[in-house]
Amino acid sequence: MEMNMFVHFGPNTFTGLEWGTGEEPEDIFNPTDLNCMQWVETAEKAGFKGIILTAKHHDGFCLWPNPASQHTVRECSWRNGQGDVLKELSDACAERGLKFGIYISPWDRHDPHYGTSAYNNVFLQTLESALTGYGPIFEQWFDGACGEGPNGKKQEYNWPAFFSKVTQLQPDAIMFSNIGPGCRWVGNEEGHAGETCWSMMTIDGYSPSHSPEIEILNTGEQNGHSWVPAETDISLHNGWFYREGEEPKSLGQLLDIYYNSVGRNSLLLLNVPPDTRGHIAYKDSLRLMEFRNALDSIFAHNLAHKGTIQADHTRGFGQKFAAGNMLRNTYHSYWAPRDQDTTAVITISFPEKQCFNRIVLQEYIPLGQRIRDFDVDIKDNDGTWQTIAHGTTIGYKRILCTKEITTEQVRIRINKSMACPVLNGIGLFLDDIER
Ligand code: FUL
Repeated sequence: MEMNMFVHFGPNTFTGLEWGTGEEPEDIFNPTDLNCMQWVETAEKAGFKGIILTAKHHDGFCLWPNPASQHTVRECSWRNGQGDVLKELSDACAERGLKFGIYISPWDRHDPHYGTSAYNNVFLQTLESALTGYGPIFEQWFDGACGEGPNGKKQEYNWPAFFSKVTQLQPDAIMFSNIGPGCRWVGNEEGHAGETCWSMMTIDGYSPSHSPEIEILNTGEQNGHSWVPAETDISLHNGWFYREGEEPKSLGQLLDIYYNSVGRNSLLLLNVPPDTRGHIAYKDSLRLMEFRNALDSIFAHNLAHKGTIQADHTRGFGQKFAAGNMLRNTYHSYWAPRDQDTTAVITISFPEKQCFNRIVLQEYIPLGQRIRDFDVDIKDNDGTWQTIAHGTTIGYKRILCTKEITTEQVRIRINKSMACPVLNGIGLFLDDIER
C-alpha cells in the first residue's frame, strides 16, 4: 500500500494536549463542521490507500457510541449525542474505495477498570463494537504507549484474547503493534526505517507489551521466524493532534521521510490531524498536494526504459524469468536466475548518457525477502567501473539516494542473497525538486 493516512482526532484536538488526562468533559469534543468526506478526498488525492482513525486515544474518549463506555460521542452535546465519527469516516472511505482502519489505545486514563483484570473484558467489548458495524477493517492499530509511570496503574493485558477477537471479527485485518503479528512498529516516530530492513522478525516469546529492542524493530531480523513488515508512523505536524499555529513539515522533510520509509521497505503512515472544525486545514492539504506532485514528477520517467537490460544469470531461455521483466510495469513479472544462484549482475546500457540520482529496486515479495548485500556501479568516462552505492536489504522497495550521476552504463551486483534473488522492478530517476 506504501502510504496510508493516520488521523488523530478527539478531545486533544480541542484542549491542545498530546495525552489527554481522561478527565475532559465529553462536551469538549465539539467539531463545528465535521467533514470526513473532505479527509477522504484529501487522502485520495494525496495518494494514500487507506485511513486509520484514533477511535479511542489514551484519554479513553470513544469517537463512536461504544456500549462498553460512558465516555463517548453519545454522552456529548455534539449532534445531540447522535454523532458517530467511525460511521461517517468508514462510509466515506467505502464510497471512495479507500481502506478503513482503527487505532484503539489499550492504555486508558478514563476507564475506572483500568489496572484491574476487569479492564480486559471492557477492552474486548470495545473491540467487539468497533470491529462490527463499520464494514471491513483493514488494520487494527494497537498503540504501545503507556505513561502511567512506576507508581501508576499496572494493567496486564490479555493479548491472546485481543488478537483472537480481531481475527474472529475481521479475519483479514492486519494487526499492528510493536511486534505485530501483522506488521510491526519501526521503533521511532521520526520517519525512518533501518537502512537494513527485513520484513522478518522473531516474535515468539514477545508480546506488544514486551518487545525486542528498538534497534531490532527498526531493522527486523534476517532469520526472523515471522513476517512482520515495518510500519513507519510520523505526524505531518510536530504533535499528533492539531494545534493552531503549528506548521506542517516542509516538502523537503516529507520527501526525506518517504525515501527513509517507503524507500527502505516500510509502509509510511503519515498523520494528518483535522482541526476543531473537523476539516483538514488548508495549509496541510496544500502541503500534501505538493508532496504528491513532487512524487509524481520524480517517478514519472523511469530512465532505465531508455536502455537495454541484461543479467549474467537467467533461468531458462524463455520470457518467464527474463531480465526485461524487471522493466515491465506488471507487478507479477520478475527476473530470476537459477535456483542455486545467489549472486548475479544486472547491467543496463544506454545509447546515450543519462542523468539520475535515485535508484529503485524491488524484490518480488510474494516469494519472500532474500537479498542481503548488493552494490551499484557506473561506467566512468574512462571506461572503468565505479561503485556509487552499497546496500544490504531491498525488500518490497528500496530507493537509494545518490548525488547526480551521468553515465552510459549502470550495473547492480547482487553479492549475497538467502535464496536466488527475484526482482520485479528496477528504476533510475532524477529528483530535481526544489526544496
Ligand atoms: C504514541 C502515542 O502516545 C501518541 O499519542 C500517538 O498516538 C502515537 C501514534 O503513538 O505511542
